[in-house]
Amino acid sequence: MIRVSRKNARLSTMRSPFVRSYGEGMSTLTSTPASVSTAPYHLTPEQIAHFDAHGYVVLPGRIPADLLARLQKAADEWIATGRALGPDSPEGPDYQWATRGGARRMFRVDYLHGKGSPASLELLGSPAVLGIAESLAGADLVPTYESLVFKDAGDGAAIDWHQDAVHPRTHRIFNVDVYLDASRAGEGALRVAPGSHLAPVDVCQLQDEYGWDAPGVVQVELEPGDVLVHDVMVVHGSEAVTGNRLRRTIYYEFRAAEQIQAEGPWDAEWVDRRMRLLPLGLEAHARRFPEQEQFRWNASPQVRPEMSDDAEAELRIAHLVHSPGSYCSAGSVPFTADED
Ligand SMILES: O=C(O)CCC(=O)C(=O)O
Repeated sequence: MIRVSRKNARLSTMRSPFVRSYGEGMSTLTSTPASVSTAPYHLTPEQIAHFDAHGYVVLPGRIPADLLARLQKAADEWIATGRALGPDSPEGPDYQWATRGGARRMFRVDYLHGKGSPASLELLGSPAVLGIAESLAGADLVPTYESLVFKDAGDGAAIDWHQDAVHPRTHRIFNVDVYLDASRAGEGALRVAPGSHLAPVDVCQLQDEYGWDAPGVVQVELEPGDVLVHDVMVVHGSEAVTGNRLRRTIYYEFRAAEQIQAEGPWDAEWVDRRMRLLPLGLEAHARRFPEQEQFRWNASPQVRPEMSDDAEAELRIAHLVHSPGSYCSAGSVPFTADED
């Protein structure tokens, strides 16, 4: 097992055994949509090539310090709200808890927008995030999920090996993982299997055969404000830890509108509602950081959403279905809910 720090993770040329065992002969989309012109906030061709080859790329220091500070404060508030509601609250389906050693531990908050802080929208509308999304999905990018996952201080719940979603790979589908705290090997840093994104992987077999130390697996070490972009098919997870520091990560998933239209699982109305988050995010970012560079959104007229007058109603656009992923548990539950 290899430890990847932010210094050496950027453009690693390591050839992963996953490429050999799972990916040989598979095709994957590698071209950036031609309509996207380049701005300083876009990814470089080398970063895109690294992402396509390995299934992830590390972007050190991507989030400006003032936005990072607002996100750290907002995350404290989201976690405090979930704790105040408690694990069994009917009002709290967005706050997820695991049972560990008989105690309940919160580890996840879903649907961050509309939970009291505009910081999640400021992040969504930032060039730091949308520059990544446009580089990989093109201008008609759809923000499809937003959540906060954390390893609680002293007792971090496991997120078992999984592929977030398995899909035909006609387009890139990816998560932008924004680190609010340092992430260290041995303290529940994300483990990634480079090259495993090119085909479906039997994660149960992987778990049985190797546990957390499959060949070629890296633990990605990051600093607050760093971003890890991961392909939703790259096998990843993080083990349960004790005695660890708090590690909070915001996950924003993006897909191209064209990909969802062709392959589902959502309909045009749901995509339109999700797209309405983007003008709200752009406005929130421009309002909070008027002196900073703003993202120039080039969405095509067919997908540009009509905004309603009720911005609050636009903020929690839930999912009735999910793209199937690859998880090692009945019912495709992407985490270890019960652990002693
Ligand atoms: O932050 C982590 O340790 C992993 C989170 C994750 O992969 C997920 O929620 O799908």
